[in-house]
Amino acid sequence: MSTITEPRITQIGKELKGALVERIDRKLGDLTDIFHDKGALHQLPPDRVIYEVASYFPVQHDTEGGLFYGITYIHPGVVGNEYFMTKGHFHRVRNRGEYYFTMEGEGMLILMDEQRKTWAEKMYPGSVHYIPGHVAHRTANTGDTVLSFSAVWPSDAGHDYATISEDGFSKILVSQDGIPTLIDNR
Ligand code: PAN
Ligand code: ZN
Repeated sequence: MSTITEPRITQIGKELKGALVERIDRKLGDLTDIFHDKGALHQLPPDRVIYEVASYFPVQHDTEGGLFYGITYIHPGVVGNEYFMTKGHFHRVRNRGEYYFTMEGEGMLILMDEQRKTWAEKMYPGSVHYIPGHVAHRTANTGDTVLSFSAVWPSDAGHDYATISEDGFSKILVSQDGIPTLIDNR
C-alpha cells in the first residue's frame, strides 16, 4: 500500500474543497440581535445571506491539541449605517487564541477584551491577524466586494455567542461619510 496520499482538503484561490468540508450560512434573520437599526433591518429580507463559512474539522469538537480551519465569506452591504458583519464571539475556553488571514476584499477585525475595551484592525488581502485568548472577535465587510479570510483555531476553543448576543461589543463599526468609524455602543 502506498504511504503517499492526496491531501484531505485543498484550497484553490478562496475555495475550500474536499468531502469533509462543512458549509453553513448566516442569514439576516439569524442576526437580528447584532444590528442596531431595527427599522433598517426590517426593510431587508430575513433570508438575505450575510455570510458563509466553509470549515474543516479533522478531529472531534473539544479535542485538546487539535486545530480547525475555516474560510469566512462576508457579502458587502449595510444595515442602516452598520456594515454586514459576523455574530462575533469569545471562545468558550477563554484563553484559546486564533489566526485570521485575509484573502480578498476589505474589512475590519473588531476586538474586545474582557474589560470591554474595544479596538479594530484593518483587513485587506495579505493581512495576518493574531487574536489572543480572552479577546472577543467579529469581522465586518467595509468594501463593495466579498471579504474572504481564513482562520485557524484550537479544536477545544468552542464558541460563546451568548455573551455578545446579550451585551454586544462596547463599540460598533459604522460608516460615517463613507469612512469606517468605531463609535460607542449606547
Ligand atoms: C471564525 C468565525 C467565523 C464566523 O471561524 O467562526 O468568521 O463568525 P461567527 O462565528 O462569529 O459567526 C472563528 O473565529 N472561529 O473561532
Ligand atoms: Zn473565533
